[in-house]
This record gives sequence, C-alpha cells and structure tokens, in this order.
Amino acid sequence: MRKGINRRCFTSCFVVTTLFMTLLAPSGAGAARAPVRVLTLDWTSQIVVSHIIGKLLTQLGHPVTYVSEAADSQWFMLSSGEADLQVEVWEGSMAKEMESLTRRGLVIDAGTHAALTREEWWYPEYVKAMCPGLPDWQALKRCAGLFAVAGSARGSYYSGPWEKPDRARIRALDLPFDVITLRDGDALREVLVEAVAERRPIVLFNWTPNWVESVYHGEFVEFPAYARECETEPEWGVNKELTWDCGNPRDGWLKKAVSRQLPENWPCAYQLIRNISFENADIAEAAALVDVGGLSYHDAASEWLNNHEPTWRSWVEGVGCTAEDAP
Ligand code: TMO
Repeated sequence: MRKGINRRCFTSCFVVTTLFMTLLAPSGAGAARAPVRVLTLDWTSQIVVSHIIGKLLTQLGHPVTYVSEAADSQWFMLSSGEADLQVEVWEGSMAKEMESLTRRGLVIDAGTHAALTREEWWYPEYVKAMCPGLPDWQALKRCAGLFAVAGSARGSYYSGPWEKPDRARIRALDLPFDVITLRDGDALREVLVEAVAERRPIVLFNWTPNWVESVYHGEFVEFPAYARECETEPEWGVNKELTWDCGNPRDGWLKKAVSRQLPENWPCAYQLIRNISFENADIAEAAALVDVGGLSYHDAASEWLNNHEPTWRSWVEGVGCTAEDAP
C-alpha cells in the first residue's frame, strides 16, 4: 500500500514530505523533541501515575510515549536507555536492583515520594476468626490447611511477578505453604474478589497504598521485623542457618528512577520529575479510579489531575523552564 503510493508520486510526495518535515522540525536541538519514554508496568497505580506524569510532561512541551513491560524488564530498559522513566520503584520488591544500578551509575535516582509503602502477605478480615493467632505469622503454621487448594496438604499463597524472597521465607520460617505466582496485579485482584465473594480463606501478596484498602478490611501478616542482616546473615533471626527469616520492610520508600540520558537530554523534564511527590492517598486513589471505578488508565489520570490541581501546579511551577528552553 505504502510502496504503491510512493511509486506513483515519487517526486511530488518527496517535495510535500520535505516541506512538512521542515515546517515540523524543532527550531532547537532534536533531543528536546524526541519523546520521553515512560515505562508502564504490571500493577494499576504505576500505570495511572505514569499517565499523570506523562500528561504533565506534555504540558511542559515534551512529547511522551509509553513503553509497556513486566516489572522485571525495567532495569534493563532503564540502564540500556530503551526507556527513560519509572515512576514507582518500591523498596519491598525492588530495592536490590535499584541500589545496585544507581551505585554503578547505570540508573539515576530521581528522588523519593512522600508515600510510605508496605508489600507483604495479606488476608481479608474474616480470615482472622478462622485462623486464631493472626496476624502473627506462626498462626499460619497451624492453619495452613485452610489455605490448601484441591488435594494439597500445604497452604497456597498467591503472589505476583514482583516478590522474590517468598520461597526463601517459606523455607527459612518452615511454613507449610506453596507459592502460586500470578501474572500481574489484575490476576491478583481476580482471586481476591472471588475469595471474598465466597468468604473463602485466602492469603495473598498485597501492598499499600493500593485500591484494596478502599474496599476491603484486612491485615498484613506480621513476620519477624525486617532487618538488612536478615537478607545477608544466616545467623540472624529465628533460623540460624538460613537468610530471609523475616518480613518485608514496613514504611518502605517509593522512588522515581530515570535513565542516564534523561537529565542530559531533557533537563526541564528532569526537574519536573524531581519535584513530583505522591502521598499514600494519591497512589491509592490512582489505583481505585481504575480497579474500583472502572475508568481507563488514561481517564483515571485525567480525573486525578482534575481532583488535585493545586498539587500538580506546584510541581510544574517549580520547574522554571519548558521543553523549548532545552539545550
Ligand atoms: C510492586 N508492587 C507494588 C506490585 O508490589
């Protein structure tokens, strides 16, 4: 199709195209006009927050494209410069890669959100009456059978594609559980909604801020408190031979990560990204607009921007330049 047209109007098309390209070409450097590539990953708030920040970058004069990936790919994408921005790096599941890549200068830490986060095993409130002793983790040893799926003597713990130490924790704490790893946040939502509708016992990976807290009461399992040595020193904690005999951090950080190219190519975009700071309620709302309210990611981002104009105006007004001023 395209070939045919080209052949038929080679000369005139060439002239028209050249004219167009001249008219559309940026007056300054090309880099400022290249799109900022924003990573959208596999849980809802991250995708909505990406679109919120994408819209603010557009307002500043930066074209934006979204690159959809599984969370595991973010490190390659950012450090190779295939993508420029990841808006929600969570301490509980991503600290290791983030710290190692920023230390090596392959990824840039663009600052910490105000939100404090937690990612951990979680159950709906009615499960507590079925398994006395919760939220203490040792209760799970006694009532693992409650969480067994067809024919198994061991309990099932539903996880997403993010949490790495679950199997290690199960071994170190000698929990009679198997991990069922689901595809993404939507798949976790489905098993949770279904279990709650039937008041069936369930324990699954959850996090805060998230949409869940605006719909269901429930609690995180309290494992032995996280300490850095728990990851590295087997002698630490209740199991003297194995690491990971602890939970994930409480009050974890939430960061923004950018590629090495971003501050050089788009200094105003970088300034904006540094200024941005989401609170817990902002992130929970971003997720709930989609997972409870049924909006598209794009509409949820617009709705969030409508609801929080003073907040995002303060971020944008603090920048002091636009894409046009870029080098
Ligand atoms: C990365 N996550 C918030 C899904 O744990």
